[in-house]
Amino acid sequence: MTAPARTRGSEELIRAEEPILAHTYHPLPVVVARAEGTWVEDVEGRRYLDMLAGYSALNFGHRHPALIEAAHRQLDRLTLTSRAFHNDRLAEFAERLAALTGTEMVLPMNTGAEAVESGVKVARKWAYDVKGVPADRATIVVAADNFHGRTTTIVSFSTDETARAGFGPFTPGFRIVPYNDLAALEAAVDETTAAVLIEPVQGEAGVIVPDDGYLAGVRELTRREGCLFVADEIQSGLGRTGRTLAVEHESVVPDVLLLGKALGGGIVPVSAVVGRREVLGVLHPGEHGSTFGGNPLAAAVGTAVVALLETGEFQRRATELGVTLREGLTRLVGKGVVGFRSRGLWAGVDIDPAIGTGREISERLMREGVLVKDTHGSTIRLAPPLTITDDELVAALGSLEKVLD
Ligand code: IF1
Repeated sequence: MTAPARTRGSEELIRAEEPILAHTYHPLPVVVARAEGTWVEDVEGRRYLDMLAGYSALNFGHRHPALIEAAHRQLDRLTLTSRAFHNDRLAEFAERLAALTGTEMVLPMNTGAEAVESGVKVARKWAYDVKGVPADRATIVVAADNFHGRTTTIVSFSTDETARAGFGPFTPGFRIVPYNDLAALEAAVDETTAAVLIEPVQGEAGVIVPDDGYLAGVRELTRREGCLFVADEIQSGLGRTGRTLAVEHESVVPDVLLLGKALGGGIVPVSAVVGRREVLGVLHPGEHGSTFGGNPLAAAVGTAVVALLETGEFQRRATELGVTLREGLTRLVGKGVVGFRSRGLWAGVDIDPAIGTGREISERLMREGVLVKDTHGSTIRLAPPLTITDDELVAALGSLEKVLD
């Protein structure tokens, strides 16, 4: 007989995963058992500062009281209806999310990849129904080094060979141009183009912040060429960069926004495609959907997330703490850090490869009680909950300084 999970220690649990779990990840050797706010605790009771925040799914920290309360209240009343029936939570969620993001219509989905897939479908349908592109000829222009998810269509336009290799045949209809290059974008857009799909800040690529004027340029170009601007704000959106949306840094309003991660409050997967009525209005009953999209539990949690963002408090914190983060990292440049990029409370930090790989630095930080995640090569990314205190952030930066020494 197998012992109940809670009697097994971290090492035993890690060993137990090896033969039974598909090997899709290489996690740090920490087994989290509980968490509160900025802190997580492992099976043995060791505490760690969470400087990853579930890839920004935990922007409000672990178990934010308002979100937990909204979830509990909804669990006691109604959890799922399917869209075959109406539920009494969806209208308010859609109204408040549209108001928060300055848009007109909402398509609720669950995961980020589903929002991206939905955005691709909406853009193509718009190209045929509204723009008049000949059937099956629509193209979507995307950026190199993008990360939009892991479905077969999405990996079709990835440039990451690890994410793609072995999963063909791939979905056609995508053109890839360098990120942050308006001339290349202009050359790739033509009369078949349904949309330009980009991340306003590229996350997986290492928190790549485009030059000032790039996002405004994409907006101007797509308007001039008569195609849609679809912004994947799944990771960059909902407070992370100091604004509700990262595109606000350039006062840009895309036609379609893709939202996810933090929209579920770290409790349930909640994503959405939001945009103009002319665009999302191309969908009719039976043409798209999801069993779980817009379910009452998701809508209740999503509404509570929107309520937190309506206060502006988290955007403000991201801006203020972002200054501390930037100053702290600036001091480490030349002392193990070769460079970094940041926007709001989000940074990609390039470590001197002589000191260690991103993975090695992450493991050393873990032993110091700080959890981060590496990305390519010697880059680590920092994206703590927006609820982190200034002292906690300074302590985390101190731990980074220590492991680089
Ligand atoms: C993994 C990265 C983060 C995203 C953007 C859509 C999705 C994501 C901009 C899909 C997802 C993830 C998923 C996770 C690792 C991760 C990630 F390192 F790959 F880039 F967050 F930093 N658009 N990002 O960042 O959302 O379907 O996962 O809900 O796949 O390993 P999803």
